[in-house]
Amino acid sequence: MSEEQIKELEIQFEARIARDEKIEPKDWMPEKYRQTHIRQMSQHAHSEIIGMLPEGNWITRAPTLRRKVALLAKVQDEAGHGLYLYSATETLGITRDELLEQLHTGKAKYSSIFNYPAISWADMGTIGWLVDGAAIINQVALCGASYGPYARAMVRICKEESFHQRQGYEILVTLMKGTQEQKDMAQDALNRFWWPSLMMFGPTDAESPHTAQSMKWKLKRKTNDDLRQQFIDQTVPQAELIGLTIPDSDLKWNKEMGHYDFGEIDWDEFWQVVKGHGPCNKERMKVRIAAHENGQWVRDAAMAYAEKQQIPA
Ligand code: BYC
Repeated sequence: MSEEQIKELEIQFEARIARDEKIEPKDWMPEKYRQTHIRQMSQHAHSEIIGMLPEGNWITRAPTLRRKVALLAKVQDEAGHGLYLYSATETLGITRDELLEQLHTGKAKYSSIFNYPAISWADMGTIGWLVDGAAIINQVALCGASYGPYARAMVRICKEESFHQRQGYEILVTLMKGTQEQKDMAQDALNRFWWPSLMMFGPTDAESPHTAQSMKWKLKRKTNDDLRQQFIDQTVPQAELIGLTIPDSDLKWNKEMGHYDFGEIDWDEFWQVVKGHGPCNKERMKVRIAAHENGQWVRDAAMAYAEKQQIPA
């Protein structure tokens, strides 16, 4: 294709984005658009399956059968989200094996939040409330993303995340009505997860290399800072309602702005975790790679069955 033809296709493509049309897998798209989507969507998929690990550890220790059933369903949902997102990413011309290879070799990132340990039952409540709460805010915006398969996957994922957020909050409501020890356990979990939850939204807009272009392509519909602010404004009253204290002495309602002002995020800690030096990075990767290797026989059996039935792989 000549340079002029490519230019013409690019103009048509930008016009489709401007008209809010969805881009579908077989449509022409700029190579950078394709690569950026592979990067973000696969990192999102990786976050879903690595995100199963901290909560998966608590299934056998859930305090009641009801809690166990709910947690089991939540962790299973995360596997499903990974599945939709890997499938959606594959429509961009990359294989599942290549994507997993990128995760296992450390080339692809996953959300920083999952490199923190879950050490008490209150962490299950806090992860559901804050981590899934942050995920919903980010993902509701992504339902309007320009790439059709990603936007459609988000619609279903958001419905499930909403259940996850509520089951987490309900765990904390129960603990906050309990003994002093239970209340302290809930507050301790919030103290540990508050700041890492704010980091989930990524670096500030000024420090984010991808936001400007991704906003133009409507891969992102709101910036990192806008989503973070929305999360804080929504979450602070939920904490106050059940008697939890947000661990930020600078947190203050700004009447003029109609938002909460908040303290400085420790960006040094964020980048350390993103670069692989968080409390649990090594452990998460070790468990993930072992799970993949132990699952080889399942993939072999599925492929053998597909071959026998002549189902395309
Ligand atoms: N952790 O220019 P930026 C879940 C990286 S799963 C690690 O702002 P972008 C759930 C970023 O990748 C939650 N890395 O990038 C699951 C980039 O590095 P590369 C996951 C981070 O992509 C189970 C660099 O920093 N949700 O909900 O425009 C249980 C510069 O950043 C992080 C999604 O993935 C981070 N927190 O914006 C419960 C949502 N932040 O790629 C819950 C979809 C940034 O150049 N993703 N980085 O090497 C997004 O919305 C965007 O990708 C982000 C980052 C806002 C995360």
